[in-house]
Amino acid sequence: MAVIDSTAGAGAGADSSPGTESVHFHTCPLCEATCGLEIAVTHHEDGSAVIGRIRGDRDDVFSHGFICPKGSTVKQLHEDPDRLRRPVVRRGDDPATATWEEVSWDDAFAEIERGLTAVLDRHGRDAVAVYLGNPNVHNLSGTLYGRPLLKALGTRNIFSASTVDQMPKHVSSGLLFGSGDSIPVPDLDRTDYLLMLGANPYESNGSLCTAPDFPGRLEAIRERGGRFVVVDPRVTKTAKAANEHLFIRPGTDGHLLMAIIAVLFAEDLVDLGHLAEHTSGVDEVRSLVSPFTPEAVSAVTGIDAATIVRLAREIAAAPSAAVYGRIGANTVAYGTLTSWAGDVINILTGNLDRPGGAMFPLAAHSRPDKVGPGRGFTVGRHSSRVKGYPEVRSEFPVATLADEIETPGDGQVRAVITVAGNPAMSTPNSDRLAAALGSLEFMVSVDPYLNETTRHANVILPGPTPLERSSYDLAFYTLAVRNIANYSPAVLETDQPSEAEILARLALVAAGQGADADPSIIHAMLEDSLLQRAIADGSPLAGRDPADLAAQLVGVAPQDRLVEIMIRVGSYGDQFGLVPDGLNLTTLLEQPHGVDLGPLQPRVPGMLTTASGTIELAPEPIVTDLARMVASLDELGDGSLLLVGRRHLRSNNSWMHNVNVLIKGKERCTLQVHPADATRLGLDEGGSAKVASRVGSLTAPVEITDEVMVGVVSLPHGWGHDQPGTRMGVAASRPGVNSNVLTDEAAIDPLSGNAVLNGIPVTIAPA
Ligand SMILES: Nc1nc2c(c(=O)[nH]1)N[C@H]1C(S)=C(S)[C@@H](COP(=O)(O)OP(=O)(O)OC[C@H]3O[C@@H](n4cnc5c(=O)[nH]c(N)nc54)[C@H](O)[C@@H]3O)O[C@H]1N2
Ligand SMILES: Nc1nc2c(c(=O)[nH]1)N[C@H]1C(S)=C(S)[C@@H](COP(=O)(O)OP(=O)(O)OC[C@H]3O[C@@H](n4cnc5c(=O)[nH]c(N)nc54)[C@H](O)[C@@H]3O)O[C@H]1N2
Ligand code: SF4
Ligand SMILES: [Mo]
Repeated sequence: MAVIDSTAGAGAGADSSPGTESVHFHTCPLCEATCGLEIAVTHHEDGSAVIGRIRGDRDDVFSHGFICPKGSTVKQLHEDPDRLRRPVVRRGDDPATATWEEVSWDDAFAEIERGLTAVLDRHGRDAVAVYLGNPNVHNLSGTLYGRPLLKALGTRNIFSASTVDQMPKHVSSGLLFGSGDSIPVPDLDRTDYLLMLGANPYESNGSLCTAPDFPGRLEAIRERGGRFVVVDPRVTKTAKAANEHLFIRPGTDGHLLMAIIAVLFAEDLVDLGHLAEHTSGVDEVRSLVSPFTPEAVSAVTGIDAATIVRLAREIAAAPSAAVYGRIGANTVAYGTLTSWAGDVINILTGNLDRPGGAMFPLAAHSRPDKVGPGRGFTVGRHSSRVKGYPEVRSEFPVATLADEIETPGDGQVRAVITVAGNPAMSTPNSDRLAAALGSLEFMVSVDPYLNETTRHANVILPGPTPLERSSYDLAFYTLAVRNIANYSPAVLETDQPSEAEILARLALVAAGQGADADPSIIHAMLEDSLLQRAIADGSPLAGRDPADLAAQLVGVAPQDRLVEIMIRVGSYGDQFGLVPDGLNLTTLLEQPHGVDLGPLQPRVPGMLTTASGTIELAPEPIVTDLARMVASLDELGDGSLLLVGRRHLRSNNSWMHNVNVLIKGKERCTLQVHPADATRLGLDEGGSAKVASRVGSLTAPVEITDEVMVGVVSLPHGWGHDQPGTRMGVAASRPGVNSNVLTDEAAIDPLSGNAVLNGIPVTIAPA
């Protein structure tokens, strides 16, 4: 056990006197499930503190003691000797041979000011691109301070992990309900019937559906006599636990759902119930889906027509039902249509917004609903320079980042800032992007590791660990199967800057204020803008003096004060004293196991913000793109093997492979091949296969298993830790191969710009 930091001590509220052990409660930031952790800390005479046992918090109001094997490894992450503790600056052009010099924070920002200003002066604002990675949404600072950085940069070249993930869900939700953030989640704890497509929560613990112990909640569906059906080209752990598993040809879930909609109409099973008066476009949908007969779709999906008809009847007949699709249904060529179709089934069967169906959470930091039309959802306010892809939620597809770096001309990207991202591993044709990152004039990464992406940076700025920061899940409480609020202070103190401060200083450099500018300028700006909104006309606090409100805040760190304001003026808030038993930061601090605000409640029509004020079933972009899907009914594929991904419980995208307790054991980065395909291709168990796609090739160990469908092969993503010049010793000892060497940056879902990461045509031969 390592001594952590000479300045470390306990977080607020716990006894940290020397010789004592203190117990802390914190929310695990590693996946979307938001499990409560109970963390023991021993305080030594010399002032140091050592993390002891970490286990599930049995009193957590949401997770009730559940954790997965990753939860306790926040300790190993914290103690990882490879983790960067101070900023480092690269000396040398070639990452393979470069050395890294540890520098002070001031020197690091001075270096950034020189590098970034040079690019901005020479090439303009759009020459700096930003990539925001997944862990930002697991980090209060990252969630709150990304926007000021983007604003200060004033660049259009904004990219994030959203376009290798859930962007289709934002777009379909935006078109249907008016806001890309109005994402309905399956009401797991009350549903009678769940149709789950392309999700494997037994490994992933769920996504766009925050539910600690997702497996337990699924098993409860069966225990209470309900049913859940899994659609997946692999027999996953989740599939094994289900009442029924259906193989599907990768990339065709949208077709399946269209056919289910067609059956609902054909058999007169459409019944919107309470949604009828709030929904428009039902008749258009009826005619749009008419080409998707169960027979036509059966040929495309491989699911027989009678089964498709039965699924439609089961959903319609169930007392309550929800269709839920995730990675395998989003990261495909028809991602937005698939996402749309799932919600259309929920709507047409009256299951949206009713208990047991698909419901909209209302988080503590969200403002109450206001009935009436809104501004609606638009995309394409501008387009990417090289490929002309439309902007979606102010972003371009990360699949086109390499184009923007490589293609000369006005607006060419010459500098990149990555924050909590590893795009050299996680995005399509990643070798091309990695090479493009190597050609930049300047790059900055905010990241705790020197890895496949950050080795290309000139400066790496490491933030504190999860134990050194407070937690409140701004993103995931808006996606949770119960309304929950849980704030926890940092477990350990640190003398290092928070990511709020790091991002604020970057924003000030980008704004031309210089490396020495005081980050509190940004903190104050954010706080003031929230307070101004709090006192706007129509709010219960209208006309109040923002300084009075600010004086009532108890939070100290700027990110905590921002959350505090949101919660106090939020749907359950104390409205700065107007609602005496409402929530505020003090009440949350007094309840370290969280506050359960109850099961999800109906929110239609209040939450609708479309221009018509209705659920708009047949918006123009959907209608247009459906023609592409109709045309595909005649294309049955050329018989290529199709590559899909997979996740493992003990892994987390590309970045937790330096934790030995997680990666030890059997090799996990294997190419899964069905026995019939293995025989045909001449592959042997434990042998190697050469896998090639349009864009790249790799050699991977073969695992022969009938858990993958004939004609489909599977490789997990996030591996390939054998790049020279990284500093992740454990990961490098079991590198695996990077599946995104094979995924094709030219293949995107046109409505969302999301990359196609599943259903990649590949050829395979023994190596
Ligand atoms: N242990 C672990 N947990 C994680 C992560 C992790 O890397 N490891 N990552 C986190 C993140 S960032 C996310 S977004 C979530 C994702 O959470 P999930 O969406 O549950 O992701 P996966 O486990 O990859 O499951 C996707 C499934 O889709 C299947 N599939 C592939 N192609 C298709 C297709 O065309 N149709 C259908 N129906 N299925 C298909 C795959 O076989 C796989 O079983 O997990 C989060 N949790
Ligand atoms: N083929 C294929 N590719 C995929 C997927 C797939 O299913 N198949 N899944 C996609 C999905 S769903 C996602 S979300 C993306 C993820 O893509 P990315 O977000 O680009 O990558 P991650 O692997 O999550 O890497 C996260 C980075 O953040 C750093 N980090 C960790 N914690 C922190 C922190 O607290 N602060 C900061 N500043 N940095 C931190 C890590 O060191 C690492 O460098 O990958 C996508 N790529
Ligand atoms: S499921 Fe595991 S990784 Fe996810 S929040 Fe819970 S303990 Fe953390
Ligand atoms: Mo993700």
